[in-house]
Amino acid sequence: MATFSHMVVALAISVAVLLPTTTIATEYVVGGDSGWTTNFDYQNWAKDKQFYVGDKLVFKYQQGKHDVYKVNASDFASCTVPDPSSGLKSGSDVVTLMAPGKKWYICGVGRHCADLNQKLVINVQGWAPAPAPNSATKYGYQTFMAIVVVVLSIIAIY
Ligand SMILES: *[C@@H]1O[C@H](CO)[C@@H](O)[C@H](O)[C@H]1NC(C)=O
Ligand SMILES: [Cu+2]
Repeated sequence: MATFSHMVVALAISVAVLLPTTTIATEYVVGGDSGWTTNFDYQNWAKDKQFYVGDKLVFKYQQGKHDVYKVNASDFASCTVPDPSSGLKSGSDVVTLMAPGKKWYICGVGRHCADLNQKLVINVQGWAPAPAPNSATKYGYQTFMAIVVVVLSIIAIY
């Protein structure tokens, strides 16, 4: 049953290769423990991070004190707040990065954006690479899938 064996191996390899890119997304709490607030350097926070399509940003703040607006480059530069109905205001706003490219976010409360630096710009990449070796969970996953592939291959051969 060589055909069946090959199919099992091919399926196992496909799952191992495809699963990380389709199901493993990173969730970033914007600002880390500081959350979404004033007088925080969000560009410094973002600079060593790689954002990919499917990842999530979580804006955490005390409801009513701040909010979140997705804006374009010019409104980001001038801190122009869009229509209030387009704002996120829950205090724990989850934004899924749906498309590659630059994304701009500002706080629409008072002059938090203009005077207190509450603004974030990120660049979203379209394709997630192989998991970084220093990521314990992803590395563990790869090891696990490698074992699964080997075991399935052995089963398929005998
Ligand atoms: C940016 O967004 C604002 C408000 O939605 C809009 O009026 C403006 O034309 C946009 N600017 C660009 C360059 O797209
Ligand atoms: Cu604010």
